[in-house]
Amino acid sequence: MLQQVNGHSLGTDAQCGEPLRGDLQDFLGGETLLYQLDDLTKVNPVTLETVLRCLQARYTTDTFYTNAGCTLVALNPFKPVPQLYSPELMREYHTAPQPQKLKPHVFTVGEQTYRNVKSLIEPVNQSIVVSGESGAGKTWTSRCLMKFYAVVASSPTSWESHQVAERIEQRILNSNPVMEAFGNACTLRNNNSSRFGKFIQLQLNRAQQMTGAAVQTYLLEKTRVACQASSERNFHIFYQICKGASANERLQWHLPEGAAFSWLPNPERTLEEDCFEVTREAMLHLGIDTPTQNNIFKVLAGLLHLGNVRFADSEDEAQPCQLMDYAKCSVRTLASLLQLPEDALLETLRIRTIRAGRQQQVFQKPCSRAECDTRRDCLAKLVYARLFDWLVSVINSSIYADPDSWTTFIGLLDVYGFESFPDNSLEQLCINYANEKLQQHFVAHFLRVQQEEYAVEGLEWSFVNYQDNQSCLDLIEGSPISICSLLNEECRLNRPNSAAQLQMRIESVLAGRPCLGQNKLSREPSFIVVHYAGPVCYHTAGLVEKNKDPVPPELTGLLQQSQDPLLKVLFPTNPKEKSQEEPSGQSRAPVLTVVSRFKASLEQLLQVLHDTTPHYIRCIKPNSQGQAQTFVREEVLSQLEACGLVETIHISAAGFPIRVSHRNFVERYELLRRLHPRASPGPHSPSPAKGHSKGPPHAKEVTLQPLLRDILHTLPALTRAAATLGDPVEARPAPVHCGRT
Ligand code: AD9
Ligand code: MG
Repeated sequence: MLQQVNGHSLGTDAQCGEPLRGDLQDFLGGETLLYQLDDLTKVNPVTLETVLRCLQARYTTDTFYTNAGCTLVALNPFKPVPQLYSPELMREYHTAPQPQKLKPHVFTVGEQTYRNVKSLIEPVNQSIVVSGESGAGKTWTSRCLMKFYAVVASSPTSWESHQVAERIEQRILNSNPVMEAFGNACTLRNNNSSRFGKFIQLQLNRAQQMTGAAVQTYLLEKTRVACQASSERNFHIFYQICKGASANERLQWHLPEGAAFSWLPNPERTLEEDCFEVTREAMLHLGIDTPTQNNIFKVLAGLLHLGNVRFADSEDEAQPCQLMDYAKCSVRTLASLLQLPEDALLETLRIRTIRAGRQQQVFQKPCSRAECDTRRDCLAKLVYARLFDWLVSVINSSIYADPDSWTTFIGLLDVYGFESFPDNSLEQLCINYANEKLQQHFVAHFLRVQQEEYAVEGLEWSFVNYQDNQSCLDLIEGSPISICSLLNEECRLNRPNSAAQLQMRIESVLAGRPCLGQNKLSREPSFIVVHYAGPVCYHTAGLVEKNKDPVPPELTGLLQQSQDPLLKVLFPTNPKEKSQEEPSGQSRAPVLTVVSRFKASLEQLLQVLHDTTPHYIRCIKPNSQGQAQTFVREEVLSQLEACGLVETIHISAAGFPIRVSHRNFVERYELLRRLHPRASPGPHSPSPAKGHSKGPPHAKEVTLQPLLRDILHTLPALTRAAATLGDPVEARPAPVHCGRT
């Protein structure tokens, strides 16, 4: 059967059905027409196999974006495709009467979102949730969206302006290289992996011009500063300094050419992210002047020297550990770079202050070598995390708009993608937990609520099953008992053998939970969580300590003694905020653990997302080697399975794409009521959709596709009006049959 879609003649079933395996070129030969399917809802039947074939056919012809109903699927090209992101193309999508009629693109989502801000779809504030596993292209995609808005939502003068660097949209764009330099790193899965989550609100005024932005970050993986897996790297900024500093700067920062730093693994690998000049330039535009920048880099150089500090075991427990000979020079350099008294620095690293008893008497106890190492690492994490937070606040003050100058926002969410490494710890648990929450948001918003709504409205609908990740979330964060609650309990009990206790508790108390497994092959105590994106084995060792994230008060006290101007800002002597210091006496209130704080910040984020109209972009990684023109079917298949794409397509294909509240619909098309009173509902009349609506009509969101269709029959003017307003009112074209599966 030949069918016609979007003007393309589509092949026979037999043509589309061949072959399922084989060389890419042969494969393309048999699938010449599949690549033309812009929307996966047109594939028929919709199965994992047909969707996969369609995406592969498109990828092979360098077509990287495909609609999947309400979602955009973005395949990572792993090669530069500049023509796909040109300002001309941005304007084409921006000025198109119906951008959804153009080829699927991240700009379509950008433009539709931008139009929605003004249109009838509520709530007015919009968000774009970019998801996908590590290396799939989330950061790239959100950067691309920011560039799009910088062009289409700039104030009119900026098109000609020669001083673009001073403009707000340019400043907003400049936040990217800075945050990526300090917050991204090369991992086993991505050379430019985000080690923090980011939600940026692009603020728009009534004329829909961008007047500012606000960045919120989530849980920086600060452990990386002092501990990197063997094939990974520290944050990019350290390599940028070491590679990009001038001879004079090297002298000032004590970074001689070829110097070896333990916390700078794999320096021989040169990445495009190593560009120091780009970071410096961007910092300058954000208002961070050269002396302040130099101060930052000097402190970072100090941290590299801190990483070379080594202690020897002490033969006498009453005596502090001795510095290794070769580390003496590192301590001296560190003290000079951070402007700290050397004696106090050594004492803080090697001697613990304990307060005990009712009188809070102070005792001093020499630390073991392992404790000294922990304190050294803690010092680095403390400085780096404060520096990162400070940078984010500087960026925010540089791009934040006066609250009176904006009325709506578009939020872009780019968090670290799902991760599974040979050794997974608290960082991966938090990252994967965040991804579970976002998946749940998607499931709740799109797969569940929409279908439940159809049922309530009495619409004809056969329920599409989907993978609900609630049981996995119950296992991680549920109440009263979950992995998080057990972890927090171990932190509270502060037992000496906490890792073993945690392992035992997980195995006994959580036994039988559907998403919990055991890794019988692992020699280390561990447990498996079956995430929506795949099973991950977490090692129990170190989880409790990382969750406590203790900061000995002596370390903060030491940094408060610094004469360095930046450290004085980062560690004020009268801190207003409550620090996350380790409690040293019984009277102190218990500090919040890492997972508790992370959970609270995720909940806040989800509330913001909930109050916006969400749009979804699913980034897919065609292969794990980061190679262009390589489509590994098994890898793509598991990502499609994990994100429930087939279910999404089923619901999108069969469902009603337009969901508008009754009141908004009436307000928007009020004009037409006068033209054709019989077809139009009054503002307080009940919904004309089939079935009974509960609650007052204005408070309820109703599915208006049937109503629209009725009206379209009798009132072509509505189509014209809606098209003028940019509202998608069209019925979907018939699906294309794809043959055998
Ligand atoms: V992670 O969760 O932060 O580890 P992301 O953010 O999903 O991950 P990222 O955006 O960093 O992945 O993309 C990984 C790499 O893929 C980039 O560094 C680019 O080299 C490459 N990429 C991604 N999208 C595109 C694209 N549209 N065009 C060209 C791309 N290259
Ligand atoms: Mg990223």
